[in-house]
Amino acid sequence: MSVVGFDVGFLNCYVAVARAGGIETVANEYSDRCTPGATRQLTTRVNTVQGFKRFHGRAFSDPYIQSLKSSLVYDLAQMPSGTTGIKVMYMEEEKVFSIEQVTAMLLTKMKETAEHALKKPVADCVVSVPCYYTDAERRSVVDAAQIAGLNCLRLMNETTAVALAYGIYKQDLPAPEEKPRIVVFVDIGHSGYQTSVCAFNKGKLKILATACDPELGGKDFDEMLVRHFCEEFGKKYKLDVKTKPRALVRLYQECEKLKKLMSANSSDLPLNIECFMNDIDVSGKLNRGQFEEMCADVLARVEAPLFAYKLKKEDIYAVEIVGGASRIPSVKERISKFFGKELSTTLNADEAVARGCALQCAILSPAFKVREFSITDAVAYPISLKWNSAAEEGLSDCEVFPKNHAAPFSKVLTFYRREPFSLEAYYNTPKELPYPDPTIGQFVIQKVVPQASGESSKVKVKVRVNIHGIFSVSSASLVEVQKTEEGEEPMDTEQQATPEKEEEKEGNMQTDQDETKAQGDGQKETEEEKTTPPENEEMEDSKTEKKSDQPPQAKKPKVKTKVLELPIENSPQWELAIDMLNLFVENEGKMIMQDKLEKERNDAKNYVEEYVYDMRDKLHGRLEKFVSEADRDILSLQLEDTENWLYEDGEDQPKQQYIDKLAVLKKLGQPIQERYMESEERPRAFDDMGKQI
Ligand code: ATP
Ligand code: MG
Ligand code: K
Repeated sequence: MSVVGFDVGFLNCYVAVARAGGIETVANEYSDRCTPGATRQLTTRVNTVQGFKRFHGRAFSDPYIQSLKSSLVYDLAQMPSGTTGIKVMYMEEEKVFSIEQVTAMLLTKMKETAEHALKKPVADCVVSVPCYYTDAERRSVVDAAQIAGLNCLRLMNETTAVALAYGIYKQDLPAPEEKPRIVVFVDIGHSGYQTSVCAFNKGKLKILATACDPELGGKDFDEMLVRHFCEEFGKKYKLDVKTKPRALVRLYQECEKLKKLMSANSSDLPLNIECFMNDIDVSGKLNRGQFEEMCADVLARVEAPLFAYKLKKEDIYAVEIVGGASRIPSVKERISKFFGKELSTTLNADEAVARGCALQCAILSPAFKVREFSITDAVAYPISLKWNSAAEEGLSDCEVFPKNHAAPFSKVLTFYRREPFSLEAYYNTPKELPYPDPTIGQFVIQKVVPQASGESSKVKVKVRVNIHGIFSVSSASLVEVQKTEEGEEPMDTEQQATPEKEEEKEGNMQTDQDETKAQGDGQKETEEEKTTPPENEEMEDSKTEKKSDQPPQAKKPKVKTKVLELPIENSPQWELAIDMLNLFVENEGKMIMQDKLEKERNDAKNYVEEYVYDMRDKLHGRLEKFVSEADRDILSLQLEDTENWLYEDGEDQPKQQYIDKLAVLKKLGQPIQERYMESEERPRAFDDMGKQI
C-alpha cells in the first residue's frame, strides 16, 4: 500500500511520499524535487507540451480554449466527444491525445518517481486540484489518474492540502468546544490564485469559504514583461517579436527569470538575449518600481476575490501564503495590506500542496498510522437541481448545495411521481463560473411506477458531493406503500413510514422536494456538523440513512412500506465514455511498455558506446601489456568502426543489434581483460595466503 501525494501544477509538479520517518518530497530522475513534467518536456513520448492543466473538462469550442490556441507551441484538436485534445508527435507520427491521456502521461511519470523513491509499486494516491475546479474538470482528472493506473483516494483542493500540512502537526490548536483558530491560506502559482478561510480545532479542520481567481498567477506578470519588451525591442531594433514563435518563447523564458530576480533585487536588472531574431542581440533593463507600475492592473486583481470574505482582522490568527508567485514582494504587500496583518510563510512554498496530499493519503490508508484528523471541505460553486414538474407545466428548481456548503455531504430529496423523471444539475451562478456552460449533468431516475392504488409513489433521491468534490445523484428509492389493517402484527421500525397527510392529498406532485423534510435535514446537518464533521463518504451516508428513517408517529393508520432501489442513468457533462476510458487505459499500458522497450534499447546502445570509449582508453593504458600488437590493432579498428556505425547506420537500430555488436567487441576484448585480471588477482591471492599463515 503506497502513501503518495501528487501536486499537479500548471508549471511545476511535486511528489511527496510517506516513509517511516514522515512525509518527504522526493526527487525525480533529474535529481530535482520539482518535476518539470508539466512544463518543458512532458515525457520522452510527448514533446514540449505545457500548460494543459486548464484544458480539463472543457469543450474544444470553449472560448477559453479558442483564445489560447494561438499562443501555444503545440496544436489542439477536437476529440470525437467534443472535448479538447492535444496534437503531439509520438513514435514519429502525429497523434491526438485527449487531455486525460496527456495528464495520465504526466501522472505515470510522477508515479515512477514515487516508485523509485519507495522501491515498490504505487497505486493509492491523493492528487491535487485547484479549489475552483468544476465537476467536469474533476472527473477528467479522476479519469486521468485511472488511465495512469492510479487509485486516486481523493482529489484534494490545493488550499485544503496546504491547510492540512499546516494543521496536522500543530500541538496547540483550540479544543473541540473552544472557538476555532481561523487561518487564511493563499496559494498563488503560475496560472491560478486560490485562497481559503479555514477553522482549526484539535484534530480537525473545516474550510469555511474559498475565493479564487482561476486566471491569475505568475504567468500574468510574465505577460506584462513580455509585452513591455516586445514594445521596447520593436522601437529599438525594429523587430516584430510576435511573428516569430521561437523568439517569443525565449522572451517568455528570459522574462520569467527577470521576474524572479526582481523578487530579490530592487535595482536595475538587465535582460540580454543573444541572436534573438534575425541574428540581432537584444538587451534591455528594468527595475522593480517600473515592473510594479506596469503590473498595476494585475496587482489589483490580487485583492479582488478577498472582498468576498467578511472577516475582522482580530478574528484571523494568521495568513499563510504558498506558491511560487507568492515570492513577488508586491503580491505579498497587497495581501498583507488587505488583511492588515503580517503574512506567515511557515510552510514550504513549493512543497506544501504535495505534502498535504501525502498526509491525506496517509490518513485514508489503513496501512499507515497517523494522527486522527478530520477534514471538511467546502463546495466551490452553488449547485441547483431543476426538473419538470409532474402536475403543472413548467420547471421547478432548488438549490441543493449553496456555495461553501460542507463537503463531502449527502442530502435526500423527496418527489411524488408515477413515472421515470429527470433531474438536471447545474451551477446557479454562471457569472462566477469560469466556463460558458453551467451544466453539471442529467440524471434520470428510472423504473418509477405508480402505487398499486394508482397514486403517485414517494421517491427518495439522494444527492451528494463526494470526496473528490464531485456532485452526483448517488441513489434513488421508491417507497412502496402497502396499507395494512389496524391491529395487525407490529412491524419492524425499519419498514414503517407514515406519509404526511397533505402529501397524500396533493397527489402526484406536491412540492416535489419535501420542504419540511429538507428544512429538518438542514437543521440536523448543521447540528451534526458541529459535533462530528463528515469525514468520509461512509460516515456521511450512514448519517443520512438515520435521517430518512423517521420513527412512526402514534395514532396514524399503520402503513407497511417496502423500499425499492431505483436505477439512475447518469450523464455528467463531458463525461469520458467508459469504452473510451478503457481504451485509454489499455493504450497507456501499451505506451508504458513501449517506453520500457525504448529505454532498454537506449541502454543497450549506451553500453556499446561506453564499451568503445572505455576499451579504447584501456588498450593504451593498463591493458597494453596484456595484448599483442596485432590483436590490439584488430580491436582498435573494430572499436573505431563501431563508433562510426553508432553515429550513422547504428544510430537507430533494434535492441538486439546493439547486443550483437557488443558481443563481437567483447569476444576480442574479454580475453585481454581476463589476462589482466589474472595478473592482478594472482599476487593478491598470494598476499591473502600470507595473511592466513
Ligand atoms: P498552479 O498552482 O497555478 O497550477 P504551479 O503550482 O505550477 O501552478 P508554482 O510552482 O507554485 O506554480 O509557481 C510558479 C510560478 O511562480 C511561476 O510563474 C514562477 O515564475 C513564479 N516564481 C517562482 N519563484 C519566484 C520568485 N522568486 N519570484 C517571482 N516569481 C516566482
Ligand atoms: Mg500550484
Ligand atoms: K490511516
